Amino acid sequence: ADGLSGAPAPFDKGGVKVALISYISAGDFFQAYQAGAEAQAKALDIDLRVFPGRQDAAEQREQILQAINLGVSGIVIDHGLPESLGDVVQQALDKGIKVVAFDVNLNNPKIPQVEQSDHELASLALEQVVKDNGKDFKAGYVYVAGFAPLDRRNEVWDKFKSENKGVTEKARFGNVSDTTATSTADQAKAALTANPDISVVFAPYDEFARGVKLAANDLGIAKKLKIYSADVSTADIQEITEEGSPWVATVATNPAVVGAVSIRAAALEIAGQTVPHQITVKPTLLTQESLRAASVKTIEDLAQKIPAFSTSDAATASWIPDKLF
Ligand code: SR1
Repeated sequence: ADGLSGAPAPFDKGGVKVALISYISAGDFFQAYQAGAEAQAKALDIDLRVFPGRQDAAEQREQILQAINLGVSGIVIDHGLPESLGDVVQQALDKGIKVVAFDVNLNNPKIPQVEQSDHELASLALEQVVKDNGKDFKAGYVYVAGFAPLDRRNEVWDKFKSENKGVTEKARFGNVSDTTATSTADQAKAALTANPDISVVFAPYDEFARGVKLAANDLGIAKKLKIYSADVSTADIQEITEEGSPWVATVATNPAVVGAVSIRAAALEIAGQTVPHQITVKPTLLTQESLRAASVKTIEDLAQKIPAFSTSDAATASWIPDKLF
């Protein structure tokens, strides 16, 4: 470890240990989030210990205890179930370890919360739904309760339905696991077969959208369905822009930027500098039409065209390198 010249202690010496403890590691979003966290950690000469997420609350608790025993200075908790984390997170705080939470509400004034402005994300997606479909249609909705970003997006969906009585939610389904897309596809097949009048599916997680698209293709109904999602990856862009795709829009941040922001927030906390309690990375609406028109094929193309996809001004300081991608 060489340290960063001009950085406050302990970053001037380098080798500061930070743990990244995820609840979910599978899927494009979480892999890109981790890659962004690793790139930012490298730029800060942080010794980042990554604990893989396996959707296992007991294992995530155990990993937090392991990180405490490793003597880390900071822990970034990426998703998880708040009810199973409170006491172990408190143990970390009691030892002077700084904690940052991404997309898990730890409800502690000492813990900065990172999120992607999920209310705005869902609102932008639903505005596009109305633009494309009007306010009178039968919908499918993909949702699993208990995940902070999905719960926030769900608040917007509930409000949208109560304000638009012509929108009927005919089916609700969803699954979060290490096979989210394929399990959701199985459920979507059943739901779309039972409700052939569904013309719009709100699937605000890219793995959900991928599952619904799979189902629509298998059932041969892709032409009469429109899917609206959250998140973006290079694979998603390919699926959205391919000929005949029913996946017509997504609203997304660059997950690698969100990962980098999470590490920067932990670094600022460790350096004793001010960090806002709520840290937001704003999402952008990406329609099939706009991606095709701009010949966007990859996340790197997006980063070239849209500044928010290459960097964020959240949780920055003059001593923190933030041009990573
Ligand atoms: C199971 S929660 C999935 C969501 O977490 C992140 O916020 C991503 O945006 C994804 O949609």
